[in-house]
Amino acid sequence: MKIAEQKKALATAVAAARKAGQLIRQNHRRVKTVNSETQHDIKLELDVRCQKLIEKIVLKALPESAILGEEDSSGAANAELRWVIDPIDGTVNFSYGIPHVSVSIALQRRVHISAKSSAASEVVYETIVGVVYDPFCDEMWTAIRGQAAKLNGIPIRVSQRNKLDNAIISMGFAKSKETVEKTLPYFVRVVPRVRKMRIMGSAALALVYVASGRFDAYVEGGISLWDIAAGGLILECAGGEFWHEPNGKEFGYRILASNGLLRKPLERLA
Ligand code: LIP
Repeated sequence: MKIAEQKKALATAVAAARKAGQLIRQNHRRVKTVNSETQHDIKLELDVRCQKLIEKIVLKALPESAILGEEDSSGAANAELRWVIDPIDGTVNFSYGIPHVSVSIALQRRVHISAKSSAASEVVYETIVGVVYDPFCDEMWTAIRGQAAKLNGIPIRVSQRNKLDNAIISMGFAKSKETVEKTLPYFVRVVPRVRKMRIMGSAALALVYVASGRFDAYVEGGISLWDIAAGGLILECAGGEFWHEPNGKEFGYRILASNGLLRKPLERLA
């Protein structure tokens, strides 16, 4: 995909994020229709409405592309291009009226990478365009792979803090009892070693806060690709490190994102 097409795709994703953001703001103080809920998670009817709105805009621009979203997926499983969408990242926050949520939209392309062990090549998806929008602060983070990440059009960089004791670390506890129980002992070890710990409830915002130098690292054990694809690219394009590995669940990951200076000290506490 040529750079000019990537810039067009970025403009499309920004327009779609703004539209979904408007719908989120309009419904902020209204009664929310709950589609389903578990102890650590809530799914709203508005999540579905926002995703449909985003799909309409991005598929009009790239009709051949596939959709991989938190609410629904469509199109060819081996499509050359796919949009990875989380229409409301931080749905539990939104359900409780907490204005800390984001719209996360990433465009990925299918690439062949040579497998380490043999001459065979592996097919993976690589994020090339990323947008994270905070509709309440009107903050739009954007990135195109290989170019500088931006916040409202201004280039951003990660912090240079390399000591835990003056770092602000963000953590997420995900949605399952299992991940909560697994994460707690690590949380207890990290809190006394850092300046502050923040648990904010939106993975995409945590990633772009690290990219902007507001946080120095973000850790979560049970997160999904749609929560992290866009924010991960923005972090890398701001000079940070987007360490993540599959956690065995479909599109599931564990993540240790940082300014690139704090992964090792945080890993030592694992
Ligand atoms: C949320 C993430 C958050 C995580 C929650 C949930 P959602 O995404 O942003 O970091 O702790 O469990 O996954 O469900 O609001 O899109």
